[in-house]
Amino acid sequence: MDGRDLVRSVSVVGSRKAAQGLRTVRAAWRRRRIDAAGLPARGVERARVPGPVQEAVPGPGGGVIRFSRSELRITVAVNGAVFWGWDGAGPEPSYALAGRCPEPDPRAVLEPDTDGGWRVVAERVKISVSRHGAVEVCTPGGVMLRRDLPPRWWEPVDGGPARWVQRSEVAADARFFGLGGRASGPRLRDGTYRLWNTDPGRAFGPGDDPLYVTMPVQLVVADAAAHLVFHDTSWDGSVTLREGAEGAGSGHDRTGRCEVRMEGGPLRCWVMAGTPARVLHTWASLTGAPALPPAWALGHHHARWGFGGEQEVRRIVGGYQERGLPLDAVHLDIDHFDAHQVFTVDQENFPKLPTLAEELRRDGIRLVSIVDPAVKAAPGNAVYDSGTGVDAFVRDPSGRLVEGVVWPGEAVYPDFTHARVRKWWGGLYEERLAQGFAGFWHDMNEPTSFTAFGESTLPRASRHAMEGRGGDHREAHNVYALCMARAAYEGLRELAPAERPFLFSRSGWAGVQRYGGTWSGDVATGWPGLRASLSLVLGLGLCGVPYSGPDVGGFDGSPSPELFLRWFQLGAYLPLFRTHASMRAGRREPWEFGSEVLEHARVALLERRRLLPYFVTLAHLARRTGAPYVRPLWWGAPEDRALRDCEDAFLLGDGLLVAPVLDPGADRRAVQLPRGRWYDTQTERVYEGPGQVLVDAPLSRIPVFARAGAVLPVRDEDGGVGLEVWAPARGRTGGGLFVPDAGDGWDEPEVERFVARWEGRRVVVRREGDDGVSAPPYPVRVRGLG
Ligand code: NBV
Repeated sequence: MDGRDLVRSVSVVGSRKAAQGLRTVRAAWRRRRIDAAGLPARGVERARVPGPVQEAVPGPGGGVIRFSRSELRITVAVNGAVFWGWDGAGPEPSYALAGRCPEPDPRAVLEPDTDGGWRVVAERVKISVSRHGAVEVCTPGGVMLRRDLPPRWWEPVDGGPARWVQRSEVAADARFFGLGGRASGPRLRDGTYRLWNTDPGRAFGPGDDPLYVTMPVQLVVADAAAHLVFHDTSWDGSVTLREGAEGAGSGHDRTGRCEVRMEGGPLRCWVMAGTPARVLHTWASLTGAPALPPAWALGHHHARWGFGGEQEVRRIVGGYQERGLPLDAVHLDIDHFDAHQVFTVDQENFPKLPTLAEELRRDGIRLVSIVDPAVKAAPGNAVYDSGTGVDAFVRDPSGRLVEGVVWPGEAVYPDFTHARVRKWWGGLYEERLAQGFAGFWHDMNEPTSFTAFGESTLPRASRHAMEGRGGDHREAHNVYALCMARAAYEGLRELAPAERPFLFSRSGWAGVQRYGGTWSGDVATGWPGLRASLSLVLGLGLCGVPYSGPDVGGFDGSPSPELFLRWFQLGAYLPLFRTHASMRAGRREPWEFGSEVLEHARVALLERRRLLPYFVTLAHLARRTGAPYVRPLWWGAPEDRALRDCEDAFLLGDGLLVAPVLDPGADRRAVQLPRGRWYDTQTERVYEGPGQVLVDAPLSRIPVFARAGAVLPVRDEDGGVGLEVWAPARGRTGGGLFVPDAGDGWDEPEVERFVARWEGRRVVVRREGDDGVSAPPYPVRVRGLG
């Protein structure tokens, strides 16, 4: 059936659904027509490579190397990151960078290399450029981390953007991570990963790729060092990965391979190397410190598409309260809007939203609102009218507004790549604040339009301001949500300057952490979805986005009680801990799965609340250092190959190791422990790493281990802070950090440092400060004394 047939058939049916179907078909046609008119066919293309080297001109932090058909600019920045760009590309403008590009490091000098090439030696890496434009990144000791072959461009003879490909080799033992949120990771196995933010249009599982957040950020971990490479181009593209293999016996090693293909945009990249912690720190210094969520956002959130009205919200909140279950936030989905139009309220079902918000807040529960970018294209709709007044909406090359179809029907899309539009949009959150909302949940911002036949987004020829440079959706698509997040963040900072904004966004790109977090979108209910949830959180953290979490229980269908519980137990240790589901899905309240699940879910909720000071500390540390809260097991020991391949457990900060149950029917599981002594936090039994151990994982809990010596800030039963200390091994010391911040303001509490050591037969904890060592001002409980 082609589009015309479908239109005929839906017109005959004549129902509301059919009308919607007709609109989506029309939207698909419109999209195709706009692209056909606005994007001339590529025609004949000419291939180009850099050619032989001609000369090199040293400059600050590096210099320019000229080849016969291109030139390469290399700069080592003061933060240790190395930039290089072909064809004269510089690091700015960039949507990823947090501000101006960091200053060049004056100590890095471009000098002749062997064989007619050139090199730059920086503190943590050495870059060598061959006579034909291969670029090699080595450790200072000379071990190869990455070797880029000379790039290749394809340029349309009649003009237009060049496509390019960059092939690279990495060490035979290297493993790839990152590329945004990938359901099949966190280790990215052989395959092609697309770089185009996508709403799959249905609940997704590990086989679905790409998803909502893609970004050209790879973290590559090898024996010699870890490195992060970022190809700073927002165009559509793909990354093909092939892991290497070490030759057995006398066989040869096969290097790992990576091929980045882009449909356009500059060929430029940043590379940073060192330990994973060092790499993420450098990355955060380049693309921005992760926004600090308010303390309440580190508690438990309950959402649902289709609460239906205030009564149901009260009923659910009451359900938590009656059972003594902690709850910190309730999220209202699009059903609380008037006719699905963003920045409105359905007065019939939510007649007193500010009062509801106020009552909930008195009980320590915040309201969070969904925000969709598309605006109903109807004069008289206040958001549409005010947007039209500032010429906010995306147009096609002929100047007509681009219309898509979303929940409110035919809709237009703000062009967030324009400062004026961001300002207007940011101001709209005033209405949300007046309704009593304390946080924001950006959805459908890939951006999505329901179109039949193929891609559900805006036409590629749609025009965007791109901060005054002008461009089209091919370049703007992947940064659309990033710019929307910026609009909201900056608007909220002006509207409520005393509070730190809380927002998380379904889509995003490199740098989105400056404004907030993300969540794992519509993950499919099932055991594979549970596994995918962890993959997404870990992968995003390694791309510099530390705050995220899944829809606990999955978005669609009805989880079995066991699956729900295992998801809940995992969620309790992830930064965003939120139950959420589709309006068509079964219930997700913890008491809906029987009394046994309820009791175990209660334990998970109470443990999350007890760990709140630890989570708040991790949020502050993420902001100060770029380190994600949730880290792969190899974080502190990247040379441990067994850990690199371990995807079913994670470190929560420095102190805890969490081993969720990801399979049905399991009551034991194997856990790969990193080096050192670990305690099972339930039984206090001691395990020595590195190595694999088999531990009990009854329905009542998932295994959680504490590192010997860890000092963890926890919430006491009376609501105060206490220190939980896990005895260091005899003769060893331990420690931990605490950032005392229970609020949502901008105070910068000092990091408190604690050291634990054996003194005679006792473990003693001291606080270390600028003014010397003192007794900790919190009650201390030492565990693991046997
Ligand atoms: O707004 C409705 C849903 C929302 O509940 C979900 O979390 C988003 O990922 N939204 C997608 C739109 C429709 C999904 C079918």
